[in-house]
Amino acid sequence: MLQEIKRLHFVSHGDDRGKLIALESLSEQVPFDIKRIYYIFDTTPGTIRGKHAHVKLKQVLICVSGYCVIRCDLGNGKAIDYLLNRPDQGLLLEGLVWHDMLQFSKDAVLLVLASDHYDESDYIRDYDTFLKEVARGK
Ligand code: T46
Repeated sequence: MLQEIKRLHFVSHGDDRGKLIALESLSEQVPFDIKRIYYIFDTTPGTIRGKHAHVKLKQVLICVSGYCVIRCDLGNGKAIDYLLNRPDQGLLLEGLVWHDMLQFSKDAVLLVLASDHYDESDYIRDYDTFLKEVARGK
């Protein structure tokens, strides 16, 4: 069973006008066909979002403005915090990764590229079910 969390570094095209980052489907940075884009902003201070894992969905998370923390848990009792605070960095989540998003700065805009359309049946929102699915996949 594949469970992947990977930090991504994007090439920035800069000149005296500023910077530009281009991301394409099925590239090294985005190893899937992008079917959906959504973004999270105006987050209530202190809030924790996420609290779920996906069964099939692959996603690249990019904090294009401000910062936030992505707390990832592979079901082994060790949660790891990834700070996203640069538009030229991303985080690839693939397979069963329980994730929370927290510590959003006031100006945070978290952009997400997703491999599929929205489907609530792909979410595991119960932590014990998540642990059972991880154990089943081993
Ligand atoms: C994830 C993390 C990183 C839609 O109608 N379409 C969509 O594409 C999405 C993503 C959400 N929604 C609706 C469903 C809920 O009524 O927007 C509402 C908030 O969604 P949710 O509570 O799932 O949001 P987060 O921030 O907890 O999680 C989101 C994504 O849903 C999830 O896939 O991995 O961001």
